This record gives sequence, C-alpha cells and structure tokens, in this order.
Amino acid sequence: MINKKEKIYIGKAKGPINIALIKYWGKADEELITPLNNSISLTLDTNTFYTETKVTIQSIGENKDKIKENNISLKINGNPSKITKRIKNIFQKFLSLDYPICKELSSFLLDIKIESINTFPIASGCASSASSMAALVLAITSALKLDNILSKTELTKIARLGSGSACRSIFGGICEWITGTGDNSLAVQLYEKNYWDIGVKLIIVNQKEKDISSSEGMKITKETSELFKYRIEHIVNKHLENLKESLKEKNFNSFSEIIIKDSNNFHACCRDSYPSINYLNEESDYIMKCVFCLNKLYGQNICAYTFDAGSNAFLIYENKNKKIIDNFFKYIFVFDDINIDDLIKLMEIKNIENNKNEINKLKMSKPPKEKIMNQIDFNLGDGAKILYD
Ligand code: 2P0
Repeated sequence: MINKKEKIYIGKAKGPINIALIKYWGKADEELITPLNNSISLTLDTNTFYTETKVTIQSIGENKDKIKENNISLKINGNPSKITKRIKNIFQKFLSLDYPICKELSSFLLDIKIESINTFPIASGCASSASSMAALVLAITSALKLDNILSKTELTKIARLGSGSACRSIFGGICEWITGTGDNSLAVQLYEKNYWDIGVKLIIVNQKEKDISSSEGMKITKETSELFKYRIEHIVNKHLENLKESLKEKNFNSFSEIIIKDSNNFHACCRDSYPSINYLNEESDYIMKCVFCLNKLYGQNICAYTFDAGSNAFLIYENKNKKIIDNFFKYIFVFDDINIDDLIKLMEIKNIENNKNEINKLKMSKPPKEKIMNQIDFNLGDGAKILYD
C-alpha cells in the first residue's frame, strides 16, 4: 500500500523523431486523436535529435473529491502550455489502467513535474512533439515501474493521446499507425532498423516557426479540401499498399516514387485548403528539383524527398548511395571543396558533358537567398527508451 504521506516516483526516458513516408493528415476523432488513414514512418537514430524527459510524480494527499480530472497539478519545463490538456490525458490514461499502482495513485492528489530537453535546432519544425510525447510515455512507465508489464503496443495507444505521430516513435525501424476507432488505434513495427540500410538526410532551409500548427492545419484541410476527400477515398490506401510491396521487395525505385508522390499529394491538399495552407517555400521547391535531376541522371530513383508540415527537406536513400548524394548536394549548395569533374567521376554516369551541363544549370538556378543552413544525417534507429541511472 502506498503511504498516505508524500511519496515520489521518478522516471527518465529518451524519444526519437520519426519521418512519415505515408502521411498522417486529418483526424477521425479530435478527442481520441484517431487518424483518417494509416501512416508509415521511419524512426530515426538519436545521435543528434532526441528528447530526454524526466517525470517526477508526487502524491500529496488523498483525492477526497474523487474527481478524476482534478487530481493532477502539472509543472512543465520546456513544453508549451497549449499541450497541457493532452499531457493530462496521458496521465489520466495511466491512472485508469487496471494495475495496483495506477488504482492507488488515482486516489491521491498528484503533483507532477516534467523536465524536458530536446536537441533540435530551435523551431526547426522537426517532429519534436512525436519525440517528446514518446519520451514522456516511457518516462511515466518507468516511474510507475510498469516497464515489464505494459507492452510497446499498449504504449503506442497512450503516446497517441499526446500527439498522433508520437505513437510511431515508440517502435524503432519502420512503423505503421493503424487507424482504429479508439482504443484500438495503435502503431506496429513493420520492420526492424536493420532490415534495409536506409539513410535520411535532413536539409534545414528554414528555422522559422510555422504559421499554422499541424493540428490546426489538418482540421482546416479536412473541413475544406475536396482534393483531400479524394486522397482519403482513392489515393492514400493505394500508396500504403504500394509502399508495403516495395518494402517487401526492397525495391528502392518504386519505394521512392511512392514517398515523393505521397509528400506531393499531402502538400497539394494543404494548398487546396481554404484558406490555403503552404508549408513549403522556394528552397523546398528547389530541393525537389534537385532530386528529380539526380534521379534523371541515373535513369532510376536513387533518392526520395519528403516534407512534413514545414519547408525542411528529408532526403531518403540507400546508404550505399550516400556518398553520391552527399557530394551532389555539397556541390549544388556552394561547399567549394568539390568540383564538377570529381562529382561526375564519383557518380559513374555516362554522357559526361551533357550531364555536367545539366548539373551546372541546376546549380545556377538556385534561389538567391542565404545558403542552406544545415544538413543532418540519420540512420534508422530504435524506439523510445527508458533511461536507467
Ligand atoms: C506525419 N505530420 O504523419 C504528419 C505529416 C505532419 C505532416 O503527424 O494533432 O503533431 O498532435 O496528432 O502528430 C504532425 O501532426 O498532430 C504530423 P497531432 P501531429 O508525421
């Protein structure tokens, strides 16, 4: 039995970001955070980007009123207050579980402190909510000593209540979030991180915070876009099916085509919204052009792009081609330590003079703004993890 005097539970965890290949956009239920379509994502390693969260739960006396919603007092560092309600929902979900610790704690008043740090460049729009909510759920699991009791699948259902895409950061590798109608809306792991040696390069072109949050944006799109209705009824399931087929066959050519098309379709739906939403900018368009040029030079796709609700590009490739992709973008984006002849040699493409012209034409058409700010490389990584110290 828990002593009625103060008692403290502490847990720490680390959460990764994930990048969607088939996008989640549009909720079936705003409260339950269930999506209109399944989505598929890559969980990225935590070498550079991650959230670390420490949760301290303190029971401070009996909850005499027995009003569930009011027994939690939250102190949050490093998290905006607009997500307080969602964080409370996560705690309430834990307290409603059928385990002794949860039942006992739900009869107490609780003081909860959340201390969170993340390592992302400021406001880079890089899936910070997914990594922070996944870290939070694991930290609570650890604090309540439920880590050997709750399955990862159960944890995906709880993470979803913090931010839809967070459920995909519980597992590593390649994950799918299955729509469901409520408690059965969960994420599964399709493949482990070592299944296919895929790399991801994030090109940061903009560090400004986006004007319209994802939650708000997807609501507007669902309410106003005819194209979005078409996406849900006729496009997205076809993309899911085809992506799974290409994953099974490890067919990068079709894999990347579907990733690109789903990103394009998602952003077209944003544009089709009323009022129109645009998460992309001139630099994003230019990076798309670069990817099409690179793939054309090879006569097949060796690189895919995808953009989330922001203008920063995620490039996806097989790591066996990483050097080519690194050097191609180095050459394009003004890093002067590579020249065109070295690049062409590395690329091992035919039709040298013609292709040199193509690449230089592309380089010349770069948008006339400050150079690309930063590039960060990832491999596929593990899901959110408890930190024991
Ligand atoms: C995704 N995005 O699948 C899509 C693609 C952005 C574009 O999930 O309201 O922060 O918390 O469920 O998860 C961003 O939306 O939205 C997102 P909520 P979330 O990754």
